[in-house]
Amino acid sequence: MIRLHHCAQARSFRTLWLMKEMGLEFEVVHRSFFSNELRSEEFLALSPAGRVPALEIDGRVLFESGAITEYLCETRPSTLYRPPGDAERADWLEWLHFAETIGQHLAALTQQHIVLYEDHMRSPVIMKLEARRLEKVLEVVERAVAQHEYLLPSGFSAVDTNVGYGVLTARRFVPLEVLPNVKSYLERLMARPAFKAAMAEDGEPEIYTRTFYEVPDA
Ligand SMILES: N[C@@H](CCC(=O)N[C@@H](CS)C(=O)NCC(=O)O)C(=O)O
Repeated sequence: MIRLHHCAQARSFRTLWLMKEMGLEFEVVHRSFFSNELRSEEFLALSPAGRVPALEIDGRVLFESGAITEYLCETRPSTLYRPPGDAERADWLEWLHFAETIGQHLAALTQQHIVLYEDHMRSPVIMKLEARRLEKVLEVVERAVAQHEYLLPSGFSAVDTNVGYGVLTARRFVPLEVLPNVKSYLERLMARPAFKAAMAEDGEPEIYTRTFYEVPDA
């Protein structure tokens, strides 16, 4: 049985959603983002940097959501892969890794607005800068989804789950009204049955408790 170690609202949602899109059978182990369990010996034996996702599969544990996406697509049948030789291979890979360009700004903003819980720890300058940089990377998505419904011209693929999670979370820091094509893209993603099924298993929201995080006055 495939087993996903997951924190609600975290990047492990990419894997949860992708496995729903692929119609795989799996179990979810819910972990708390704010407790010390990601630092426990038991969890570090699965994921050495103490991060989610970690996926128990095929007699081993895999971490890194991008690697997990690629491995699942390589080893299980679906229409969501663009293997070597496919005309969209290079674009597929680019988007898969671009998801973490989005992810680095999300991580910085999450740290500034949420993890650093006292005002004196936070920097409105960094919050503003990171929100602006996040908006700039979302402009790349805006241009792609102005041309076609999903990231690749041929239609929905696994990279939409990796980037899609980024957009889903980014709307808490960047108002999507300034990116109308990204906004409609997200609406299309959220209407997918597999997205809804994944949301139903995401768990109690723990990280993001506000719809939008404003930058406080400096
Ligand atoms: N590049 C990694 C990032 C994984 C990651 O940092 N996950 C966060 C949740 S979004 C985490 O587990 N954070 C716990 C921590 O930093 O202690 C991936 O995409 O899997």
